[in-house]
Amino acid sequence: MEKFDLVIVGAGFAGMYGLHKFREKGLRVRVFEAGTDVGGTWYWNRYPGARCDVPSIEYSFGFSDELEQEWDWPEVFSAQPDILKYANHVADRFGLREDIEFNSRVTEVRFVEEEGLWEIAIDQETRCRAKYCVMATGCLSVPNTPSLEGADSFEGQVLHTGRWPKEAVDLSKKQVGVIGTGSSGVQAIPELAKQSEHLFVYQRSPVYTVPANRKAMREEVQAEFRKNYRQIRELQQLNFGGVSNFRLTESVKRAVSKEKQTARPSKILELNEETLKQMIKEQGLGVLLSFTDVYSDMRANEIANQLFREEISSIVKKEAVASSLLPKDYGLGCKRQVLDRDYYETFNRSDVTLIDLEKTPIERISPKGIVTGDSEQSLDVIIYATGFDAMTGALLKSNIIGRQGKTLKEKWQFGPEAYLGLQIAGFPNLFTVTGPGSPSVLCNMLVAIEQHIDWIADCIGYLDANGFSSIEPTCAAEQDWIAHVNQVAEGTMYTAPSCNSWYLGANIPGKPRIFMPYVGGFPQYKSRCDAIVKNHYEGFVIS
Ligand code: N01
Repeated sequence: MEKFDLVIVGAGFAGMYGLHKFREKGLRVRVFEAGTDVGGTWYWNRYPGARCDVPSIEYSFGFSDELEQEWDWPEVFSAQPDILKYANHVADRFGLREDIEFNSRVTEVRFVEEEGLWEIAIDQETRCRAKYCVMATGCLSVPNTPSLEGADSFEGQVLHTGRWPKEAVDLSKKQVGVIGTGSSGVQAIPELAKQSEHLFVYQRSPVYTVPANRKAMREEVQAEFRKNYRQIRELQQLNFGGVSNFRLTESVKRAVSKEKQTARPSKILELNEETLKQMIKEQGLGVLLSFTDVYSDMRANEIANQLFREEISSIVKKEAVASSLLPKDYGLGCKRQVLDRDYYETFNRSDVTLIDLEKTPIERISPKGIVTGDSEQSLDVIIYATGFDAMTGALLKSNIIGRQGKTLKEKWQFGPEAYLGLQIAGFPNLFTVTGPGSPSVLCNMLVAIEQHIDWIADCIGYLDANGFSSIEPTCAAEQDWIAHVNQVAEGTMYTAPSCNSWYLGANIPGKPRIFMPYVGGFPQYKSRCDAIVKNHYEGFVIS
């Protein structure tokens, strides 16, 4: 059986950078990827309107000066096709494809204790062994399709935003139903409305979404970034969410007078209603997100929620539709912030109908369409924009089996347990990239990925240089870290009792309700990881 030093599962940005980095360290690496090409999230999520909500200058690799200097971003916030082009360029430039096997879904990752090696099965067939295994499987990569009665009987086309086909989808002259109004649904709905004959939006929970930045990348702005990339990368390391805000600072300086900028208070409770309304008028709804107390003080949160609702009511013409679109049961900051382009305006179109599932839930899917209450809507296409089994889904789906035949599913039956989101007790030499308990989805993913891959590469370098063969966390260190992750999340909007988000696993029936990412911020997390290394890998057993 073929043997590698290291196997990586997944060829998204984490797997791609991992391959490059570990190969540079002299390791023999093999990557297995279920898709037919690189790109991960950006390979699978090709739905109309898909784009990133982190500026592309920031949502790009920082490990290569040449790569930074040669790449042009056409927009400040890039659309999916441009990000996928970038991923392809990275793969070509660093010759990554020669060590990636595509169309290869990993179905088992088993620790062979006698040999101290990981054995990898592809499509149920054992393929190779490796000393180290790096799970670069992504945080939002296993689509969630709810089990709705009769779903299989539907005679039309069924699509999921997270598995959008490569081939063009022709929706013209089609009656289209879309289920779900999270980030994917909100991005897709305005585009689907333009493409289909009639769009029916099935909404279970209304969403708080604010207009996205639509700026094209200007030549002089890109040139300025190019000159300052090192500073941008340094600032990212110091920022809570791994974003330097370098460009933003410059553009804000240009857009508003210095006086206004310095005068802006950080707390919503310090302002009266009239001033706040004026600010929304001048700066848009997004301004509500810039007050710190909106996320930490229930009174401030409700002021922002109320202002938000009033603003939406003024955009959406039909009162009943506007009323359905207003979130009432939870506050801003509970879920991942959603950004949109003309979302609310789309509901003023005569060819768009909102179906409020709080009033009339989906009874079943019929061969012809969707039945809500006692009415059946005929549809040609049903699109699920129903999200993902986040953070743990892809790891559990890979059937990881550790020491003494214990599966990850058994270990995580009450929720994910890991040390730093990097390693799991009982699973030696197996690493997770942006795993539960790390900043991951609360951080610029590219920054989080590079930090994890660099940490893992240094760790393997240390083991190899010192003649060690194995590393895994102690159960005590794992438990202490989990307690810390829970403690920093406590009292934030994310864990409010009214909040039901995928961060908490609340979108998947039966999934334990645990706040999975680390909310203490990237700099605090990174310095903890670095301190642990300095302290001779404190909390790990090295043998
Ligand atoms: O998924 P979601 P998403 N019947 O879970 C509804 C990232 N992302 O794919 O809220 C009816 O947020 C569900 O309703 P409810 C980003 O991190 C980023 O949209 O559970 N409806 C909800 O409305 C994001 O947060 C970008 O009541 C059902 C929707 O489906 C994450 O991915 C773009 C249902 C799911 O929303 C996930 O976003 C896209 C049912 N049985 C995604 N089950 C950008 O970078 C679920 N729903 C901008």
